[in-house]
Amino acid sequence: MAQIQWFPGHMAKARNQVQEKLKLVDLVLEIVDSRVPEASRNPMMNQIVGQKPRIMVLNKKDLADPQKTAEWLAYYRKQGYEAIAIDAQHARRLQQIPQLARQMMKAKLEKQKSRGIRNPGLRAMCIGIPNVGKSTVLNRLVKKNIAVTGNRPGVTKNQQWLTADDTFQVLDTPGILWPKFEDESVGNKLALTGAIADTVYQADTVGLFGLTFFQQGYPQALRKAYGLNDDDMAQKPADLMIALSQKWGYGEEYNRAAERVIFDARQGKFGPFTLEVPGDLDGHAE
Ligand SMILES: Nc1nc2c(ncn2[C@@H]2O[C@H](COP(=O)(O)OP(=O)(O)O)[C@@H](O)[C@H]2O)c(=O)[nH]1
Ligand SMILES: [Mg+2]
Repeated sequence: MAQIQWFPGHMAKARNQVQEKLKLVDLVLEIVDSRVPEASRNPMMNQIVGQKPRIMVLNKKDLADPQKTAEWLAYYRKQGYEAIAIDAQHARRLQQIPQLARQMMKAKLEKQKSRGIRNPGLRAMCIGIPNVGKSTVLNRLVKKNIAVTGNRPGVTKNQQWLTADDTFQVLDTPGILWPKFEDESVGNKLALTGAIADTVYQADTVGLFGLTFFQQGYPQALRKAYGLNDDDMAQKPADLMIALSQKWGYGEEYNRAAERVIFDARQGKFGPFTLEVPGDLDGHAE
């Protein structure tokens, strides 16, 4: 995973690049991680994308809590977006995305047809923070072996388009934007899900955040994964971490226990999980 260190200059440059490319497309596929749909969004996405039609693509749905994914889909639809949950990693093709795009853009396509364009096409670009699965989505959108790239006269030179189907093309390079850094819980969520490189967070903090979350949110899964009893589960998270550290033979090297909790969460040892729900956003309107 390429970890990008964002500095203000980088942010401005990334934003400009995305805005240039936005001029070339009819719609945007905003890719987010289903486990952390809001924490994995760029904080300025609405300003950057503006009025351009957008599909919220909740990727990695295989790792997320299905009930909460359904809540998020409903939330984004209520906000006026199209929204879809996918598992790009294990999907063979992602035809649902072009289909949804055509449905969303129906009025525009009809208009073009009425003007004599026989088979009007749509162009899209993927945008998201690092590690949400933009490249994987692109790969799955494109027909195998027919990943035709080519310059189109009349638009920006060297702009490569990938062909998803007869009437749907997607920009070959995704727009990469920075994650939110505003509050600590966002950092913890992104670190726990692996969006932030291991070198830029404190394992003991993130591990304790994870243990606290699973103890409250998915107690049965935690209990089963670590063979815990009622007394273990009744402990405060920090005390439970100490107990686990001893149980695993790490003694007072609590950071090793914390690292193990992080590793296990990412590996799916506690099953699918979602770290935030739309209700968490009350009073935090964008
Ligand atoms: N489980 C799961 N993993 C995924 C999915 N999509 C992508 N990944 C994995 O997430 C990591 C980052 O994906 P990548 O496409 O490189 O993200 P990008 O940085 O946004 O381009 C890779 O290890 C992918 O294999 C998904 O739907 N489910
Ligand atoms: Mg990539």
